[in-house]
Amino acid sequence: MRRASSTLAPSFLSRALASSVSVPYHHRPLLQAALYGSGGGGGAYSRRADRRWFARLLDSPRAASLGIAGALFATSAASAALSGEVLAKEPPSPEVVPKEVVLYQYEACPFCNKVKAFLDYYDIPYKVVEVNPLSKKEIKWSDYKKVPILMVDGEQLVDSSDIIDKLDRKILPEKSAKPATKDDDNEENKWRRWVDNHLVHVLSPNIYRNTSEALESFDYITSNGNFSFTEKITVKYAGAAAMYFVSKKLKKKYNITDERAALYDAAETWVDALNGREFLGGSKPNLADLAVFGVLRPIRYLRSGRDMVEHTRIGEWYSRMESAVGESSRIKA
Ligand SMILES: N[C@@H](CCC(=O)N[C@@H](CS)C(=O)NCC(=O)O)C(=O)O
Repeated sequence: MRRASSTLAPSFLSRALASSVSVPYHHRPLLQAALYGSGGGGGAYSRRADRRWFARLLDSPRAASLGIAGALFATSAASAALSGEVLAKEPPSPEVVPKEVVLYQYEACPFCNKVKAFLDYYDIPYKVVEVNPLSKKEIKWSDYKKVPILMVDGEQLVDSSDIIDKLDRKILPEKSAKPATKDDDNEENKWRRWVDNHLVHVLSPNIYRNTSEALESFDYITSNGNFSFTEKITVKYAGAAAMYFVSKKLKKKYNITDERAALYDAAETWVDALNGREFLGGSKPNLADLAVFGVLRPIRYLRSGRDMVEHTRIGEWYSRMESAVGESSRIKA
């Protein structure tokens, strides 16, 4: 099966796409700063401590008497999400958490976003090096010419699914105790393959569907990617125009006649797979939940993502995932 780069077209424009799209990130820092007062650096560990403090505050009689918790929960969907986040995250025990994790990425590369969803959910602090998709100078040192590349305590890991498998076994001792054979037919693996082989291919035709959506996507790409000032201007307009045409080719290549219908169909297929469960993993997300969430997160607040939530049943699961994955564990430089 073809994967990866086939999603995003084999040119600099595909690489530019790879560095795209997610509005929650625009808003989250403000929300987090407001709630956690996190303006002062402090890194992921202190943010986690702040979250615990916040969770304790919500539970405390003092908060109840002040009516803080009630007011927050009554008036803010974001607060509800945050309370879920605190409860749902699965931080591994400190001795198995890698000491230094560095992700080489394009901001909106779906494969990079799968890895980030995993790191965020397990609360593993990581630094990000945004790769310039034109020069790729940040990964010149590596023989591997794609992203994501994850450096874990000095060891290079490549390929999103392999990265996640290796980390998963590292941080979850009960999994590493099992033999290393892959059960390709289990439900979780089946849906992880569906993400790589189907879902990712539906995204580009949607986010570049027409000129305004292509510009919306490239606006995000150029604001978050690693571009010089001149590259920003060129990439935004030339990229949006070209990806509009490339996305038409991708539609043909993947037999997509109506891109929105394909996106809605994928969303519905996923909800059917959940079969009434909170998550595919049951009461908590498994690697397939994290993969679907990871690739959808960059588009969720673009026009295509908003349409998807409005026209399908995926919204409730997506909100549960937002709460479960919670705040990013990325260490700000
Ligand atoms: N199978 C790989 C695919 C990675 C991949 O294709 N990444 C794209 C970005 S989304 C890439 O780096 N393409 C090469 C390029 O941009 O030059 C994975 O799952 O990590």
